[in-house]
Amino acid sequence: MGRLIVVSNRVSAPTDPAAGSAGGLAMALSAALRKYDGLWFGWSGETVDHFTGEAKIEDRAGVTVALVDLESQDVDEYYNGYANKTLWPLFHHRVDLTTYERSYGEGYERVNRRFAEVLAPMIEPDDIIWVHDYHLIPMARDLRRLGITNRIGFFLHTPWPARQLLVTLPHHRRLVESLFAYDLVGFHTREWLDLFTDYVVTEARGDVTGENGLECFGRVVQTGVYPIGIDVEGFIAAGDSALGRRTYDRMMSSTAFRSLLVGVDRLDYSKGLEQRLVGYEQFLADNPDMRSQVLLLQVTPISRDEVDSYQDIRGRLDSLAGRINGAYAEMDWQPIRYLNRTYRRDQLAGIYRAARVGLVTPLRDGMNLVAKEYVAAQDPANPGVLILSRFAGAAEQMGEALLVNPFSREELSEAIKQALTMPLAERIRKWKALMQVVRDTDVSIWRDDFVGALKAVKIVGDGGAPF
Ligand code: ADQ
Repeated sequence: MGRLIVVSNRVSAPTDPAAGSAGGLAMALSAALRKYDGLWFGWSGETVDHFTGEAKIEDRAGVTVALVDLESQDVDEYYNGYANKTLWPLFHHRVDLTTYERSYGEGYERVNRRFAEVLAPMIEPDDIIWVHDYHLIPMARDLRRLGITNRIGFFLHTPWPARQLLVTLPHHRRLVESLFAYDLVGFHTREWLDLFTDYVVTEARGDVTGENGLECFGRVVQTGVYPIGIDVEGFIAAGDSALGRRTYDRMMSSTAFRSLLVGVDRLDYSKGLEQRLVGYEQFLADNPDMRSQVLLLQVTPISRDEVDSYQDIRGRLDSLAGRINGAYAEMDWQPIRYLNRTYRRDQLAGIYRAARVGLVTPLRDGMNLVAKEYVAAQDPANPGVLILSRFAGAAEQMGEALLVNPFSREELSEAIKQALTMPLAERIRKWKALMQVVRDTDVSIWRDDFVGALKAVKIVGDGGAPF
């Protein structure tokens, strides 16, 4: 049996799995690969003056990784440019923040080609290759051009955008066409797959074929819905660890019998952080009697700080948190604790468990793993309530959460009040249903379903022919 080769922009296998990292993809992939005889290929995060065309092989906590260094122009154009200033905002429906620069597109194509050229000689005949996320959409096309006929699958961790927005991208057809070099393309939700199908059928004049196939550009690709999840047992164990318990105790004593609301998100405009704070402010205004009984802990590590729009939102959040605290704090109480830092998995689990309400309110999100982590960390005898944006992919499965429209501060305010006053029996009923979803979508199921489907794809005609 061949190996599983995972390809992603960053190889971020943590040296200590319990330490974790602030990113859904990194957590999911390291959990998935630890159980496989595989290889994880991608950018090292380092820059060099001249691209060497070689990968460094290392062992990271049982995972073999192959690391490629990039030139700083590559990082500017491919990573900070096309990936994070063009595709990320567009795929999250922020056309207002989307920058279209020809040099970004060229850098994107160049880095995908370079990755393919370094990876191709490392591929053995029975290996299967699994490419991740929007940074690397053209990678299979470039591998095919180098004669690679192995099975190649692609998984998108973000939403797929609506056709009417995707067509604002110059060369959108070329991007979509390159997805047809894969054997299998997977999404988190039915909604993202339906939007992809809509583009292929309506804009590119393709056809639906068979149960899960799409035919377009003279090729056939299989598609599927694979909702990602967390390493459930691992996360529960993290909460039960000595540090998990200590963190829980520390949170409980520091909140001094107040109800804790928690938000844990990378600092990203897609996460709806400003709207969340405004919704909480509305709750404080609407419920003077409940004010000093609550506390919001918002844990938000800085992310993609080289990109202007991220610096802008960082500034706006600093001032919003300061304004709300300034307006409402008392001498012995502050409504918001706003922290720009990361925590270990065991500490996060302890924090979630201490929180009566989990606030997960992105404006648009591929899935959102924090929603699942929050549920997994709860005390079954006295669980907290998850408030979840209806625009997170997770909402497609987690309908027992309090689903909200994060753009409405009144709706957020009402949901917070409903969560804080929800009777124990209802909290337990909702939590049980949500916990079942969390278990049913464990990261190992996601991995095994995708890899199983990729192995099962029937290669029709010239599946692996040069593109
Ligand atoms: P992200 O946008 O990074 O992931 P999410 O799924 O919520 O979003 O994952 C974030 C991860 O980072 C979680 O595991 C969380 O615990 C961790 N994290 C966040 N803040 C942290 C902190 N302060 N300290 C420590 N850890 C922290 C992308 C997509 C999502 C999709 C995932 C997986 O945008 O929609 O769910 O990939 O596919």
